[in-house]
Amino acid sequence: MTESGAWIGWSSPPALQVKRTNDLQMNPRRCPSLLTLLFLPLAACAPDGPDPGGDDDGIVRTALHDFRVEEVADGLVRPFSMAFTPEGDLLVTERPGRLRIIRDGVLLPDSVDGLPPIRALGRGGRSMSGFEQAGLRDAILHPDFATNRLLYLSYVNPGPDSLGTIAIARGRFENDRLTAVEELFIADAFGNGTDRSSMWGGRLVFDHDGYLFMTLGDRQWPSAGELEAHPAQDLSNHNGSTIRLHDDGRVPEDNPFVGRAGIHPEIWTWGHRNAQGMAVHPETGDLWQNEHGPQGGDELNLIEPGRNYGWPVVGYGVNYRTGSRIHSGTLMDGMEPPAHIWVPSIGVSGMLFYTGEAFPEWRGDMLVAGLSGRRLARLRLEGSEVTHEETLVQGIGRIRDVRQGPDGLIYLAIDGETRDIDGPPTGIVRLVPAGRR
Ligand SMILES: [Ca+2]
Repeated sequence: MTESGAWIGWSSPPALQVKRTNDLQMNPRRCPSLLTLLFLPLAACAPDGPDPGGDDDGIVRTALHDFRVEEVADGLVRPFSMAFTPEGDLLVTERPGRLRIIRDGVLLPDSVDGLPPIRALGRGGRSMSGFEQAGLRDAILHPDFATNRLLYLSYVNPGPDSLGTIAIARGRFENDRLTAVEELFIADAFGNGTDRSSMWGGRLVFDHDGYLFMTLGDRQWPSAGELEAHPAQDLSNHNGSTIRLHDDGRVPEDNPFVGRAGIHPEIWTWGHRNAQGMAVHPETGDLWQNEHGPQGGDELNLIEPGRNYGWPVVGYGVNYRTGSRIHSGTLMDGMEPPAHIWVPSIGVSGMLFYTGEAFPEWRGDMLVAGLSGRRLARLRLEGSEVTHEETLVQGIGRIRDVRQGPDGLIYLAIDGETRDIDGPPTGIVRLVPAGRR
């Protein structure tokens, strides 16, 4: 799935308003969980917003835990990512290029000063199909943030033309300002020059050894013709790759392609389409990613160095609208098969491994946000195998990001519904346990 629903034929559904906690009603009867959903077309459980007259007490009942969906803050524009500071602030990126602060439950009116130049629609960005995806994307804290105050951002750098390119910067976040900003990485992953040149990737994570990873999308180069000549299969650019860096942007000497002529040494894995979620397993330290496939081909991948994840040569999707074949097959020697696929696609986005105390039966499970699928999915893994999937939340909008708070609660960033730079504001909500089963 593409981030905006599809690259063609996208029409704006009615805006969903996240309601105050005591107004929010989930309706698990109308949106039944897992087994049913997996085999229903998306429209069978179309989001129709909170239903004030709906299911009794506003409690969402799922297999292992019951919870309420509570509003944390409203008034955000295209929130993409959330990060909790040691002081208890919640930092939220807005895709038009703003970093916001939620403090003591209040969204501060001023955005953070000092961000690097960011290309977004309305900031020099060309209006095009998919280009509304440009802007500020992820924000994560350095593992030693409490002492060094380093905040890392991914964003679309203005670049040499109106298309821009994805980049990483870091700066010191203190006193609600970003200072000493330095650009650590600017991708050689340029657009295809057309009005379809989105798919940025841009998800950041630090692993347990302190290395910095970022996903890079393929920039929507056509998946047609000679598939193995696609930029995502070409290691002389960064399109459709995962990169690995030291925290200061240097390339680690043990990256798999260091010293290989004609290959960018930052590359850790390749053959990706548009990975929007990435998380490190709390016990094994394994790196996991999800990525948007075409229709019917969203993937979950276990990321291992030097591996090719196949896009667009192998996969499980078909072209939007026409339903025609894209790939040469689903499996090929030398290309990694996904650990899990979503059929239909749910537009996978932020993901995490849950480790908190608030929902003890979910500890160790993976949570995955869905944009077009408008849901939060819970996956249970045994080793690298997904053994169970459950839909926890549906009907509150496109879910862009999921994070665990210091309180163990689960925070969701709700994406907007329009293709404009702004559009109706959306909110941050959280799941709060409600009783026991
Ligand atoms: Ca793949």
